[in-house]
Amino acid sequence: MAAINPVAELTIDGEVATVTINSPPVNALSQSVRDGLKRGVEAAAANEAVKAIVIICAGRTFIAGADITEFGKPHAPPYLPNVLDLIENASKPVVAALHGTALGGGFEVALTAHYRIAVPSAKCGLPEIKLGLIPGAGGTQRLPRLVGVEKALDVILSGTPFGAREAKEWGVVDELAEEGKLHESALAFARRLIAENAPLKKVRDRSDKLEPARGHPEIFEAIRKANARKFRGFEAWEKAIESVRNAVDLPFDEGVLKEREMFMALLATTQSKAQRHVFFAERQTAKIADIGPDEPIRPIQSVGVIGAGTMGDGIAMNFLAAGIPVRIVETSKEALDRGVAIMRRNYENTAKKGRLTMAEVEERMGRLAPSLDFGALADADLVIEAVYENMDLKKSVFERLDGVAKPGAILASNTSYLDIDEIAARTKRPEDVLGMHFFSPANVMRLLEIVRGAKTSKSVLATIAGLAPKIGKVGVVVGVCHGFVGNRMLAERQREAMKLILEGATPWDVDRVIVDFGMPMGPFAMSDLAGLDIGWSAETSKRSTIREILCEEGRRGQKTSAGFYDYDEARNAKPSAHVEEIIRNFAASKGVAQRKIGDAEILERCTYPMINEGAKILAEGKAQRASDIDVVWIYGYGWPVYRGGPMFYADTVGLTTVLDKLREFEVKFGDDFKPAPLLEKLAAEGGAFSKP
Ligand code: T1G
Repeated sequence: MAAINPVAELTIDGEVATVTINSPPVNALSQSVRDGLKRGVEAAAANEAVKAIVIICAGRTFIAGADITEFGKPHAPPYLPNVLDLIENASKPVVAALHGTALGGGFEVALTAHYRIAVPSAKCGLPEIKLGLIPGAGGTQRLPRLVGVEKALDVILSGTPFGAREAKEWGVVDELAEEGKLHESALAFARRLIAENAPLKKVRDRSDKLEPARGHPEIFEAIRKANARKFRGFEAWEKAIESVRNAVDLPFDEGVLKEREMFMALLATTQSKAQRHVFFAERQTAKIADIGPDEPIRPIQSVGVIGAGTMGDGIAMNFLAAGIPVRIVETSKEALDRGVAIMRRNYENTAKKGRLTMAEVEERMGRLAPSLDFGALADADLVIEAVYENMDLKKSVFERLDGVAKPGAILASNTSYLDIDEIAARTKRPEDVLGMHFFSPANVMRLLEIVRGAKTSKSVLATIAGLAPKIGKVGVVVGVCHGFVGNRMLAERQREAMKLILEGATPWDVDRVIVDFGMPMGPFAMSDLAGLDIGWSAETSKRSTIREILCEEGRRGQKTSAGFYDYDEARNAKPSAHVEEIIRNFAASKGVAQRKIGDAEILERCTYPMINEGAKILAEGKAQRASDIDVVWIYGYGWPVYRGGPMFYADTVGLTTVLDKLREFEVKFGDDFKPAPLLEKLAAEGGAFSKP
């Protein structure tokens, strides 16, 4: 064995050389990995005793892609395309031995080898689209040559890895190795290639799989149409289609050059920088400043949920899907039966879409134990309260729970706004209490705001932070304040949206601007979806706000087929002239001057106060880092990932620009726009939220 460099070694077993890369955590194609590959393959190729070369990785995975931390920095040789050329033009068979996740540039390395062997658990993929990129090292040229353009574009546009067995069926992988015996299988495979004097199979020389698409541009048009809605606002996806089309229309070398040009251009875009920011931001959230990796955590093997309403059902489904039994309690049989039926129906709908088998539906439902007995929560390791958003009710539930739950059980509230410390104070164990704020629909939205109370213990916080990914959530630790992080910032937008329609904009103008920005829906469509009557009471309502007027008229949102919008039976929204008249009359009664409001002002007034509130949240320590706030908005509200989240977006606009506009609005519209001191400080220093 000879060390090539700190992350690569060369071993010779008879006539077979093995280049082993060992660069934790994922063998990303850093400069040293590229150097190790290059020098290892060169040394093996120059060694006359060597008749075949295996490329393999130590650790948990084959190369998982380019080193994303190197993007945007000066690129040091050896450059990946040159390393790939060396592998593909080696004079001896090169075998790539795959385990873990051979992704992006890692899969592109494997595609330049002449043969590929993999353990069944291995996965291959080209996830560059998730970073606002396209494969930049031949992936759009080689994969279609192996599997055809449709399958290649499905892999590239979805960014979803595919398994080794599928890869074998598709002809991407030549051999499947026994699990845990990859290297020895690769050596045996290489020896067989030598014995058979096997050809040097270069993927670049293949063209049979491209034939069906040759002269059929309509194939690409159909793929473009099929993806347009999903990729609304994104840039990279059309380049991916163009590059795969080049694989059909252009000679290989030209196609590779054009792919590289498109890749380099996308690398420099704000969209890609935003998506790379989110990649790392999402992985930062689990790091809690004052809690180390060795903080003891409590086993969560059974969960109790209080309340079988929309939220309780969704919450329970997350745990059932993760294999954790749930005891769900309600106060009435009809509420309990309704909740259980809704969970079953949700699962059966998923099964109808082919994403679950009926056996899995029964398995999950089999883990659910509905009960009318509050005492049934006694042996749960974690109990999550999901009752109506009323502080008195929640306090009484926690008082009762304190007397029922076993010692050491974690007691969580799903409250969206309320003070966790006040709730915790109603128990004798405030150190075991925290907030777990799920976002509706709780079994779909990936965000979990983990609300840290003043007395929440480190082990409780570490336990729930570690539990989040196990139930498919991205957990973000937030502090106790009204609305925590997401809803506190949302309130800023909702306030401005309501003011804008009083001043002359229509709800549909505001929603259009926010949807064009990239959000899944605008503030008024969102209010209609949630229901305008949340917290509204017919007894006390006195037409004092537009919302009260609409609720009093029975226009309570989608559920009444009318809110700000009118809805047909398929819940398609249509602007309502009647609502516009209500708004104009209400504005007149308040003496609010009407004016034409441009799209730019609508966008600035709906986003800059959110950014300003985010700055206050950071200064108060209610979020650990600006990128956590970005993650909250991307996974809790659908902020477009290609804009990186509100705080990253502020950096792309420029903090001075945001600050100047806030100051202008403060003069025009008052204190709602008073700039946060942290924003003023960062702007003055030429700083940014995403560069702490
Ligand atoms: N570069 C740098 N660091 C990476 C990385 C990468 N490609 N992938 C993961 N990490 C870090 C990650 O930040 C975390 O760090 C640790 O590894 C574990 O990751 C030329 C240009 C491989 C499926 O997009 O999908 O190739 O927080 O927590 O859940 O055409 O990481 O521990 O300090 O996610 O087991 C294409 C991205 C790049 C793959 C493992 N490749 N990575 O998941 O662990 S572009 C990707 C993943 C490219 C070519 C183009 C996942 C994973 P820390 P983790 P995991």
